[in-house]
Amino acid sequence: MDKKWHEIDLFAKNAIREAGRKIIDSFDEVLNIQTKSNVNDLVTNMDKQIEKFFVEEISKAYPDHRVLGEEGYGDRVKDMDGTVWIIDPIDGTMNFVHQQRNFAVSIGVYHEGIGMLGYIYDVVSDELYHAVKGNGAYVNDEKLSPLEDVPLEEAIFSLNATWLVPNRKVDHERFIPIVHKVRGTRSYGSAAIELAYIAAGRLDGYLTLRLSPWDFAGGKVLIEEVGGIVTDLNGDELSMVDNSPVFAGNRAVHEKVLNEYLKK
Ligand code: 2AM
Ligand code: CA
Ligand code: CA
Ligand code: CA
Repeated sequence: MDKKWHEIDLFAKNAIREAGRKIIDSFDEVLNIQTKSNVNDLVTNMDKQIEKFFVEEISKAYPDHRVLGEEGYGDRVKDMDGTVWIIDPIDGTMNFVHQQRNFAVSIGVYHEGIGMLGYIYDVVSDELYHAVKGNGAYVNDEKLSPLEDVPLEEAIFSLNATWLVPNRKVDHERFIPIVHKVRGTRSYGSAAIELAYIAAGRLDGYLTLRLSPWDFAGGKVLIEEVGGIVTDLNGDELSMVDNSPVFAGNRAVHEKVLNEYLKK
């Protein structure tokens, strides 16, 4: 691996673990909770504080890098020129607020549009997933195995019940045959954790209608390093500057579901 990326990887891991400590420490304090796009779309003082922390650390260490962050403390990133950090300081804010678990810090570092580094830190489980392009994916320091083919009948799929009931985004009946076909479904409420679980082989597919680049930037690098695939619902490449529906999975499962259930 290029020495430069190795150094950035060490810097990122240190910053992420420090962010994790700040989040754990905040459990003793009263949270300030606000809503964003709707009453169930939550944001807290910690989402903002953690994003500011990353923006400050990155701008000190790498002044020529740009940051695209969910809470808007980074740069106005409209293209993927140069090196861009795509950051979700807390993915799964609803879980953070209600459960104090099942949330993650998620970061992808892209260079000229190519995912070089990916991180998902499940803070409470103390599982730090990381991947360096061409160098494999790891959970803490244990290397993740390449994903193996799974028959759809034995696949575990993650999707939110929202997409199976009438909703504004999609024909809700579209996914019902997939739910019938697979062995089981799950919903963890954190896109980053669901993507990390795909990389770890704990889930075989993840379908969702509405994600932003910071939700999938880190997970995409991780999943690609173990031979999986992350696309939109047509199998097309995701934009790193726009919202998209997302379908991630084991490559064989992804291909079967795309051809047999999604491409109609
Ligand atoms: P967030 O917690 O960082 O907002 C919840 O199903 C998952 O969808 C989480 O990963 C959540 O990320 C993400 N998500 C994306 N857009 C959202 C929105 N408008 N409202 C709530 N969750 C959203
Ligand atoms: Ca949010
Ligand atoms: Ca998110
Ligand atoms: Ca978030």
